[in-house]
Order: sequence, then structure tokens, then C-alpha cells
Amino acid sequence: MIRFRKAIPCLAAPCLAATALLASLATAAQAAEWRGWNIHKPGYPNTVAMDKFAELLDQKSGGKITLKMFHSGTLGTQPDAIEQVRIGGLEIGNFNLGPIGPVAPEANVVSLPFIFRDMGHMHRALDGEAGDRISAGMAEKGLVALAWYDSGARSFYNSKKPIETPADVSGMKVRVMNNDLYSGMIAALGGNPSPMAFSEVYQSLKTGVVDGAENNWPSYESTGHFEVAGYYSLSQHLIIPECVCINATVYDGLSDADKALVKAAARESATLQRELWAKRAETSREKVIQAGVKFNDIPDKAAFQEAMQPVYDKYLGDNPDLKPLVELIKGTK
Ligand code: GTR
Repeated sequence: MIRFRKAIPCLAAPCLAATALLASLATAAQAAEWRGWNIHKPGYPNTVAMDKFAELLDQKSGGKITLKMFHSGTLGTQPDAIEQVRIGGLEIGNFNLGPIGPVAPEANVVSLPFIFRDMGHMHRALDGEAGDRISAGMAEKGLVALAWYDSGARSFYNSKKPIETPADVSGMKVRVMNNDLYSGMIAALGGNPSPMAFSEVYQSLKTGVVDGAENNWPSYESTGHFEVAGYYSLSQHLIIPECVCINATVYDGLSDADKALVKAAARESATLQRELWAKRAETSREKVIQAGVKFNDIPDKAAFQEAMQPVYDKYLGDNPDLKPLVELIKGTK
């Protein structure tokens, strides 16, 4: 029979000190040190907001949860980083829902061109049931969306000419993010889609590997793409939200109190990001126009919208069960 020794009470000072040391080591071992991915440069609204998120996590958790942010895409391309957060190589990422789409079909709904009428519509849809369904689809694939960031509306730009009708895109080589929906979108306009990492676009535009790309004002400006593709045409074909995402296993392992704390910190950072975003969209627009960019509005987008039917048909053909989600979004006032 195995006999256990009785626990000896720890009353002497050295013993108490050792116990305290062990306790503090245990806390240190439990303290989470997360690593976060962000594609943008210092000063960009998302960069400032992700740094704020890190600061709030530290503050609210009393140093128990710390986040080291890696900006400027230094930890790799966005599709790779999404994979890393899914499998737990990284804990946190600020991702555009565009490259999440190929992983989570529900999230891909926001990449259907013109699905959102404007930013307000996108916010209302995400804050409601559509947002819940998108989050659930992402969580199933290992990504928990803690908060949504803004990313404005994406429009076409190129080095050749103003785009006014779909025929103007015809024959153009256009960079897209990695997602078949975007390749389908360019093909439906008669162009040649070229999926490519964000970091490669400047050089490709400069050397003529591609004629154009598409993005919001702040990214068009911060990347310097406006220097090498001087026509910006306000098609506003995509309004894609972004997430602050966390690895699902890490999130599920948190206590309820820590989950609430992490969500609150992410949401607070999102409030800041949205404020900074609205300002930056204006200043970036002014900056590139002052630099000589030729900008044209496309007041009637009907021809572009009609041309997108094959993109919707393909998406709904591949995901017939997601038709109610598309309708839910379209029907959101
Ligand atoms: C930006 C977005 C990035 C990235 C980039 C791109 O607007 O914030 O996450 O998706 O576009 O075009 O690759």
C-alpha cells in the first residue's frame, strides 16, 4: 500500500518566500504572450488601433495578457498569416475578410461585388444577424472575430486611362487579392485578373506586369500605388470589412472574464480605428489628388452591377445554403 506523507504546514519565513516565488512563477507561466500580424505601415489607422488593442489588453488584464504586434506584413503575406492564426502559429491578426473568404464561405459573402450599398449598410448588416452568421462560419474554421474594423470602399485604379464603363476594364491586367470571387469579378468585366500579394503590387504596377489594381483611398495612398497608377475611378465595387481575429483554441481556453476583457479591448480599438479611418480616407484622397492623380466619379454603376451576375451565380451555385445570408444582407435596411 502506498502511504502519503502528511503535508507540512509552511509557516517559516524562508518557506513562505519560496511559496510566493513559486506562485509568481506559476502566474508568469500562465501569462499569455500573444503575437499579432498586421499588414499596414506605422501611422495607418489599423496600425494605430492594433497598438491600442495591445495597450488595452495589457492594462485591462493587469499585465496577464500581452500582445506583441508585428506591423508592415513582416510576418508574411495575408493568406499565410490567416493560416497561421487558424493553426495557432500566431494568436492574433487584423485581417481583411477578402482573403478569409476562401477559408470560410460565410465570410465570402462580403466579397460579392456591390452587396453593400454603402458603409452604413455594411455596419448594420455586420452588427446584426448577418454578422453573427459570418462570425460563426469563421469560428468553425478556427478564427474568432473579436471586432470589426472599417476598410472603406474599393475602387479601380490603373496606369492607362479613366474607367467609366465595364468596357474600359476589358483587356486590362488587374491585380486582385487571393480569392476566386475577385478573379471572377475582373473576368466578368472582360479583364485579366492577376492574384498577387499586397507587397508585390507597387513593383508590378511600375514595371507594367499589371495595368491596374483596386483598393480604398488610404491603401492607394499609403502604398504609393498612386505614383505608378495615376487614374483612380470611383467604382466602389467592394465594401469589405476587416476583423481583429484570434485563434479559436486560444480564445476558447480563456475564462469568461478574460473573454469579455479581450472583446472589450478589441471593440474599443475598433471605435478608434473607425474614427481614424474616416479622417484618413479624406486626407489620403486629398493627398493623391494634390499629387496629380486623375480621379473620376462613376455616378451610374448599373452596368458594373449587372455585369456581376456570373459572380453571384458561381458563389450561390457553390454554396446554395448561403442564399438566405445573401438575402438577409440585401434586405437589411
Ligand atoms: C487593404 C487591406 C489589406 C489588404 C490589402 C490588399 O485595403 O486593408 O488587409 O487586404 O488591401 O489589397 O491586399
